[in-house]
Amino acid sequence: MNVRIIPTKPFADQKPGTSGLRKKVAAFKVPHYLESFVQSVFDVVAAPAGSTLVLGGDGRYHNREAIQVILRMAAANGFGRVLVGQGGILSTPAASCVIRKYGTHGGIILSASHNPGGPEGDFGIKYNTGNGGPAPEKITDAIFARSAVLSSYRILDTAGVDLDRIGRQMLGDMAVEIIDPVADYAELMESLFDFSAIRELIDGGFRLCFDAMHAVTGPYALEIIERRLGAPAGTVINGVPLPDFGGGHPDPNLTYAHELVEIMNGDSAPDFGAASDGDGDRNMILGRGFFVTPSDSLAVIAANAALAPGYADGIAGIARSMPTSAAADRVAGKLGVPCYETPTGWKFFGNLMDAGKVTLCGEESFGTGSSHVREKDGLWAVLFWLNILARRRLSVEEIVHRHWAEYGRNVYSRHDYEALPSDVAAGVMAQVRGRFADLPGQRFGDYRVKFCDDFSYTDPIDGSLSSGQGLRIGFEDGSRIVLRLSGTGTEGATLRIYLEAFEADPARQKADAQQALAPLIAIADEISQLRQRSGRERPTVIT
Ligand code: G16
Repeated sequence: MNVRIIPTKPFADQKPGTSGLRKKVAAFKVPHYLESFVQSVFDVVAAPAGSTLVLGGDGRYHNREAIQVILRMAAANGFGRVLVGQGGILSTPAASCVIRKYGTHGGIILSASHNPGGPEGDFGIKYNTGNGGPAPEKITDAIFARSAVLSSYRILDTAGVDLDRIGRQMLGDMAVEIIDPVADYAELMESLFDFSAIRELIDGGFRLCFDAMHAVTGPYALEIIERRLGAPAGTVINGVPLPDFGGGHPDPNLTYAHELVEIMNGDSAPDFGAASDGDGDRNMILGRGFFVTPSDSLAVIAANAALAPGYADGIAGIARSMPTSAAADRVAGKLGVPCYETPTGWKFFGNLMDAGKVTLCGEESFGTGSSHVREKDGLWAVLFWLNILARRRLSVEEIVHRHWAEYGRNVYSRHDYEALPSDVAAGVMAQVRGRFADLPGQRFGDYRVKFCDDFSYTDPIDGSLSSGQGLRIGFEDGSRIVLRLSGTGTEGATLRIYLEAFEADPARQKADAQQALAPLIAIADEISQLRQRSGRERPTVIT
């Protein structure tokens, strides 16, 4: 083996964010940049010689080149085998599935998730541990510390492998196995959901549309929804993964998944619509002319979990991120299972799932999943909804309305202010923090502030403390406003404002969320001075 040791200068900006290291493609093209981060990962995880690694990405621009580099580095760092999705493709949940199924030491996922791709777009890389989940903070902190002092990296001096040929190839002493990226994942889905009930539903004329947004879920959705479940050709739209996602922004929300939203609001709308993001871990669920908030989706899935074969024995508990609405808490209360409130980031669910404390997890940021893998899982959520619809034979809207009537409605919305100058965003947060001392007890119209704090979390399993996780202003009637800076943006700062109120009266539950939340929206602006400080009249995205 011809291993080369290449000197490099340390990079000071390789701090992994909410979900790995995300930067513009141009940053990753800086000589030695990717290599330095990968070497830092390998140094920190210190896999025993001969270990197996999983490697794949969402197919975005620079995916293949990065995979070839990482393979040569894995060989030079003593890995014995790497499982790579054909064409360099592995959705994030599929990578988690493969890591777990084959008991590998871990995996590297190349994705910037829902961020745009292409030469001017974003690229990203993250390490997942042997449980299949994103590396916890103590590992990502160690990777960052290592990257700041790294002076060289190891790489094999050899040509790359053929990423499209299924089967085994050798790279020095290391085996590279190119695997079907869909097969293991599709098999897992078939073990969890009632495919014959869904097939029957579809055979009976139920129509659906899945928007893969030219991102990674295309091949997965075509195999599962069209081939295995028998939905007609054309059910999956934008199903071919493209390096630039067809110029789109592969974020399944009401703004960026507009093609699907138009279809679902049209005269001949199908019964069910769904979309997933760049790397396949997010989902958006729509009925005919009806949007299901991710917080409600988690609650509905929890309340109906027993209808899916994989969850027929009940769920151990639920976890949700702090800014996610408390709708799931109400279901957990009724089921008599615990509900955990964690900081934003799927990595915080890993310990709870590994300890068997929770089965279902969800985040307001269009993430839902369960302990079947250790990532959120877009297609899993879609299949769960289809399973529920197949068994209950109600429309999406009816299912949600009945859910609200039974549990009450946590009226919810998130307002995003994207690409703010960092100092403006920091100023807004400081302004709100500065009000913490005088806010409690203050009245704003009908609302009286009960508490304010900066959310912190002590992991109940390993005792680790994560602080500074979002500013909360809670009101006496249970409503709340949360402000948080995004950990995934790559341009300036993205400020998120999460708004939540509770409506117990079924006669008022169907009101438009923005109208119902208008008083809280005004209070948030008054306290944060956001409009004045940013000069922005309205949010970039409202969900
Ligand atoms: C990532 C994490 C999610 C988290 C989200 C928050 O999502 O995996 O668990 O909820 O970031 O994003 P932000 O910090 O921008 O609010 P993804 O889909 O980008 O991997």
